[in-house]
Amino acid sequence: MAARRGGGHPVKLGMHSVKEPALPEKKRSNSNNEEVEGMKKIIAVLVAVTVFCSVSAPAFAAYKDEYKLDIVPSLTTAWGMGASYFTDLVRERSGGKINIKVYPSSQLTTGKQTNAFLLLRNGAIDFAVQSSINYSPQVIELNLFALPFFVANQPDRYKALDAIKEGKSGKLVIEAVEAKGVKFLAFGENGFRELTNSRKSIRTPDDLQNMKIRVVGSPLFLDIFRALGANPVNMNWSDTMSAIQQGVVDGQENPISTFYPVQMHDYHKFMTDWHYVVDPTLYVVNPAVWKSFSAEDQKLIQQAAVDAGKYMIALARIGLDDGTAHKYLESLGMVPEITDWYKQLKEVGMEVAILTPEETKAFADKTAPVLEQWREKIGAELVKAAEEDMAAVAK
Ligand code: X2X
Repeated sequence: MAARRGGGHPVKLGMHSVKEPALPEKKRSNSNNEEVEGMKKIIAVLVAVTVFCSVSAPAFAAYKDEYKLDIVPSLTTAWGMGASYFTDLVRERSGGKINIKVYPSSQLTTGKQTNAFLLLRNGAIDFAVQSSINYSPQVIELNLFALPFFVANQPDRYKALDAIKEGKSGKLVIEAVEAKGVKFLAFGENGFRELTNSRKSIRTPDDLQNMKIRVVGSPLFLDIFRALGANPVNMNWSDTMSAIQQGVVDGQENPISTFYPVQMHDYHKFMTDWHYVVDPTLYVVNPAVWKSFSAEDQKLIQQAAVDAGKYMIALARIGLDDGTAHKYLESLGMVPEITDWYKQLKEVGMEVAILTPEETKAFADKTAPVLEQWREKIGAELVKAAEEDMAAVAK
């Protein structure tokens, strides 16, 4: 299923047709200076127009014709669809008044996805649906979700993730994002991240030795893969597929739903299903842009982000959770074409290693020191709050 698109067209705002007010008849001055009289007339019209506009122009006169929204992958991914749905909802619900355009493939950051937070904060970008990983260099608390085998080790990883987002730890994370100067609207989801490679089936840390693995430009990922004996390299997503095609790297990690859209199976025959970290995306907006909206429009935008976030979360989870995601998408009438990624990837020749709990534990044990080291960096209080939030739903 393609991303739903709204039919709305951008509506230019603040464009009132203004009738020239009739000027009082005035005797020509005996200087007979027509130019001066002409100027006076123009000034009078300008003053009248300005007064008219400032009296009658509604608060949204300052709205932009187009707001720019930043995402990293293409529009055909769950991420892209979740972003497009948000802009569709805002356009529809505002009657075409608020027009947000999705810029895919890191166009707004010229590929440098770890600069995305700074560009949103300084106003070069208005809105974003961005990854917690890409914002983590600026907001250290966002590394919480990338602690190795932290959420993944819970009995139900989706329940555990939701417990964090809705619990006291989620509140601390949102506060940290906002304290750094970005307005948070809602959570979405990129997903739990799995490993693919071109060389062999990876079931143990030994299998990973010296393999060159592309990771996002975030230090925690370097620590994790070094602890596992691999050779990680930082690379933007915009450069990753060509690096994979040319064999510059042997492997990479991303959510399962991202593999098929980029034809990963043509280059990487092997996938390891280990869910080691998760990437809940964030719907966010520049605070000055946010303040420029009327209270009513803020409400509308916030609700659209929540609704689109739910849609994106369901897309990221379809076929992977207990069936809740599928049911939710059915209720929206928006079930995508592919609902079983394992089946789909097997059909195109990918070999998927589903790890036993013991096999997963071997990876978790190797990365446990990294988790402990980062517990302090992120903030022990936050990590403890997350552990308590997750424990509350673990049975
Ligand atoms: O670069 C990645 O791996 C991606 C697309 O998942 C993110 O932006 C975090």
